Amino acid sequence: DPVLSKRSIRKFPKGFKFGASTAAYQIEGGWNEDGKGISIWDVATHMETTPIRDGSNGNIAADSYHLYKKDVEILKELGVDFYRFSVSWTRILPQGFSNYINQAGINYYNNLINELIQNNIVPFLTIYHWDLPQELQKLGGWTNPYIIDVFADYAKILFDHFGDRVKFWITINEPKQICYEGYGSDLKAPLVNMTGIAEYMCAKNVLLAHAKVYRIYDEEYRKKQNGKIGISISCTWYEPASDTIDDHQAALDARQFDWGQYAHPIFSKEGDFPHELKHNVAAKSAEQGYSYSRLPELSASEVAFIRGTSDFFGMNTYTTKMAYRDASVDGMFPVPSYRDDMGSVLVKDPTWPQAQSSWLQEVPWGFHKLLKEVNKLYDNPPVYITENGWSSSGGLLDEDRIQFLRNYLNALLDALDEGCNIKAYTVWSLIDNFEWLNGYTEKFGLYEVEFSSPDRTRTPRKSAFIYKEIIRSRILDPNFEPEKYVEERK
Ligand code: GBH
Repeated sequence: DPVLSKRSIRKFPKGFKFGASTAAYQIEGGWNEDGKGISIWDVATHMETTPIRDGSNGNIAADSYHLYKKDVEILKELGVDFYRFSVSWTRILPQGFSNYINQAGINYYNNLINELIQNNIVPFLTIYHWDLPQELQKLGGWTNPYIIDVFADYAKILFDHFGDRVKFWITINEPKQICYEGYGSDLKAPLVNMTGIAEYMCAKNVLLAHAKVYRIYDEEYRKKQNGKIGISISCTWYEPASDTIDDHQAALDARQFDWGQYAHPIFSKEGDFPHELKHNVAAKSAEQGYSYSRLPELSASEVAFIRGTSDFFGMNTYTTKMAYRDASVDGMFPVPSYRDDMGSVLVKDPTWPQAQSSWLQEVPWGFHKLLKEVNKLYDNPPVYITENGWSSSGGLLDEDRIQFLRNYLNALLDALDEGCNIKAYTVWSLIDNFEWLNGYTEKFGLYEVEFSSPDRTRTPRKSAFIYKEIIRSRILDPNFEPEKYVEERK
């Protein structure tokens, strides 16, 4: 039974690390303070017709720009080994380019990093978590290969200023969400919505930009700074809806389009885009009268440049979907489009526990299968779970989040027992934050943030006490009840 049995108490291996994560635009606020430049999320949230569900923005958010010491305080209270946060590109380089460095931005992250280290919390820094400088978007953003060098310049500045103290780096958070959601649809800024075209242009540039930064670190910094650097890829598990060959192919295609597109070029032995992606996009492009595949080719030297450029597999994972394919798929998706190229129909199973986010359901066995598949496909890489979490509509008694957390950690322990090389686990998120197009309507925090209060008070949910005890004991105990909440229920 993959669901945590009420009796089983399980131990995490020695050296296993626990953390919590956030991202700059989602928590910092201070959107135009102390010389910060404008990002694509400032633009998207300030549009006259707002794309944000509750009309909100990240102008203040959880105000971590001013309250970062409070964040470190609660990290300390939780007892995490590390804190994964991201740097706002335009706080450091207001126009995106490296000719002018904003000292106030450097100071802010120096203060945060120093505060973490003083409290024995390892800083784990994400270089890019979606807040692209608007000036670069004017040039096409991630669809313009020019981004590769500009991103590398930005990353070097972070290595130069923070690399003496930061030893864990993520180049890019979730390439698929950047490319498909931002350029191939209107689910994320910059809302370009040119599906079938722009997400594939973006994919190539994101991979090359990531690889370039990895190689710069490897060649120019690693010896001196002695850190690790990798990428975080969002992975959903796709399960065949039935045992037919078609449904197995539908699930495989979905996995290769969703995360193989980025993982295969970096982590597989052969490198390059996965076969399913190249085959489907080329065949559809030819049918549709394009004179070449809408998926850009990677040259032999580009394949070699990208392959092997990650010290660990950074996995952001939340959920599972069913995949199937049948004749009714024809005409279901716009032409051309990413979804039409993939050809799989993706559905939820209504029996799975449902989070506040419509896309998020609790499926621990899907997480287990995902870990096993990544282990098999990419030759047992070290895996860091860089995000995993649950959304609610709010409230401190979050039994559903606790169940999710325990059942996913139990699945992780199963995968460890079966030989997967998982090194770390990171909860998304430390605190409630700006959930992109969903504004403040979905709460992912272990700590509740009172957004109506100028103090943005952080209050631990019950799940915070549970996570704290897991970290303290290095044990998963399904019967543990934190005293504070036992008291409250009496
Ligand atoms: C993460 O992305 C982000 O890194 C983080 O910033 C964010 O706050 C967190 O998740 C919570 O959302 O099923 O077609 O509707 C998670 C990426 C987002 C990927 C939702 C799957 C569902 C697409 N996931 N997406 S769909």
